[in-house]
Amino acid sequence: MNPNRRHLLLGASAGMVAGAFARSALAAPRTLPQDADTASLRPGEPGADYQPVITPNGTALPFRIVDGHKVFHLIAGDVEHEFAPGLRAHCYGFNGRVHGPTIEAVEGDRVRIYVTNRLSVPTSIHWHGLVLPNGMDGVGGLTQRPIGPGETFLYQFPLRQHGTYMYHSHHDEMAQMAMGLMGLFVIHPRVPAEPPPERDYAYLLSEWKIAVGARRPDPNEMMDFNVLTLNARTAPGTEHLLARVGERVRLRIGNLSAMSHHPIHLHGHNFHITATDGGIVPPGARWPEVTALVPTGSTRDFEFTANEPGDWPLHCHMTHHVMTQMGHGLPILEGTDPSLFDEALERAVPAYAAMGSGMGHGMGDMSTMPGMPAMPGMPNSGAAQAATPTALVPPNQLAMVGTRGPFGFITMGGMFTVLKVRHSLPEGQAVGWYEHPKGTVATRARTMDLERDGIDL
Ligand SMILES: [Cu+2]
Repeated sequence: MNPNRRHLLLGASAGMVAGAFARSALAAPRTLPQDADTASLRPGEPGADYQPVITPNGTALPFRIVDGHKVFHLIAGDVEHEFAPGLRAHCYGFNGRVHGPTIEAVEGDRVRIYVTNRLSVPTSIHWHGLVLPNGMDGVGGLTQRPIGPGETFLYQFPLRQHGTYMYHSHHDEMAQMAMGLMGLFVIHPRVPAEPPPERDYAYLLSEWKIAVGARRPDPNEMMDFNVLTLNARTAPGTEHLLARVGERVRLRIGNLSAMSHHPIHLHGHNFHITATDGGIVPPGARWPEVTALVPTGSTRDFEFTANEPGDWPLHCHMTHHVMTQMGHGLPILEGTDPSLFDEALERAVPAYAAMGSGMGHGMGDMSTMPGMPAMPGMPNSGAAQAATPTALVPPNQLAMVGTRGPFGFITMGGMFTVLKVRHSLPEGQAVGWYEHPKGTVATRARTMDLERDGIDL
């Protein structure tokens, strides 16, 4: 439709402001003018005006509507957070969660967000990517005085844009963000320029340093982060994603890691980046990818059609970001004779000999070896757990890599989850591992195949 005609139609049906939305949606960046008449719009309601996003392992922040305003309340405080079964730490969060709940609203909504500080230190909350009055930007010392312990501040502004944004502490940033003070802020379009996807998932990436056995993240760490998270969970504690074959899927991915950019990789599909927190990427400017970098301090909206059934990894492609609490001080083990290590360990730890030993040549094998202090726990790995003498397991730590999969051990942990694409997804039923059609799984080559293709072993 020609933009002018679209403008006229919308203007006649929903007021001139809606016309401005439609026009703004066709160009990037799109932002309502400062004097837009948002008061004439009713607050957007979930279900009626937008399909809520799913925040895996997370939740949405409740709101109420008062005098045409959408009212939210964030409460910053100490939270005992579980990163995955076996690893907990004392963090900072909002409303009892790490990270905070996802704020969800509609372009044109006028929001009032109360922020209560129940921490023992001053804080301030910045609305990352939002275009708003300067005094609402939440930068401690620059645009407001910090929110003291026990105080409640009110932020209020109209939402003049739509997309995937974030909120985070902007006071003593290094310490408070390292402790978890952040969340997602999703704004749906008032008049979508493109059909919304069937599945709309939202992720916030972050990174932590939690020394083995420690009870608090270490905010002073600058390089050696050892807990890499999707929505503050690390694999195997990350929920899996679901999609039916043929469905359009959006992955909103924000990154508020202290020091890292994350190249996020999806198997089995290709996708386009349709938007950043700076605006919509015009359709003609998008290109296909299978991995896209999400720099720290930014968001990217990935969109694709789930057209390949299976269990597909979604993970950061930095190999040390799909590990947890890795020991970087290990000697080089590749190419070594593990029997020497076994003998030494058996002398030092008699229980190890009793279990049977067998040092492998890489992390994958090490992860399944019971009794290695760096790799106990292994949730979902019942046999190995049962064989691990608890005296050898320091409390509160995770396996360095992975969890049990349908074919053995999956040697990825950290920033890793699985997209399960199925032809049918019965409501309310757990979705197990993919059942591969006969003959479609790689297996040991048969002699007849080797002979047919002239492979000489
Ligand atoms: Cu990464």
